[in-house]
Amino acid sequence: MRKSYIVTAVFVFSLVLNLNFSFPAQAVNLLNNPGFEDIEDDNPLHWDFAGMSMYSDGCSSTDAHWGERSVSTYIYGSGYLGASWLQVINDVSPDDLIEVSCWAKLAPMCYGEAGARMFVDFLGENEQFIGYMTTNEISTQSGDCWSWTNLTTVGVVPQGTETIRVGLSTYAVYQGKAYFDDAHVSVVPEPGTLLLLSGGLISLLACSRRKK
Ligand SMILES: [Ca+2]
Repeated sequence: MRKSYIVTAVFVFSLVLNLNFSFPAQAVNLLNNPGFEDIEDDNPLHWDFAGMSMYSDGCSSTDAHWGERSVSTYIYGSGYLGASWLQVINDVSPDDLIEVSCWAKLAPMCYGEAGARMFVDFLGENEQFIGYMTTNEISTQSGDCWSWTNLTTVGVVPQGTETIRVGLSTYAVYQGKAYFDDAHVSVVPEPGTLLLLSGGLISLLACSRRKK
């Protein structure tokens, strides 16, 4: 009886270890349709497009990093204008450590300075803007921006946050176009939870030894 108890505890513990350490990149993705494979009328489901110029445009694309589909984001205008695919997520809490990433590349039609990045806006009550964080970016100013590149960052969700708005964004001084695929947003498991679990297991083993 006691032996099976310990075996179960060890099994659960190793499962927790596997989930948290062996596959950190596989943590639950909070985004819907992160690979843009689900489309309706040529638009990706669960994503909204917003552009700062009347000539901006966002479409589903077959130029994919993985699968059949990606999205493109196009902006044309004068000045540092931007255009983004956006999705709002509710499943985060203040103090959560979140990891965001995606794959992106620029299209050769970019003219002048242009770039692409992923960002997160932290929104409070009534969608009040609290702060933001962005990934590294690819840019026509920095050379290798024409092949698929991984953009990523981690950050802590600030106090007062109720929702986060995730954006896949292109900016340009004159004209810019980028492709995005395989977006990912996840909460990084806290080391504290693991310590608590492993501490519990150790005391469990100690108890069972003492009883012998
Ligand atoms: Ca895809």
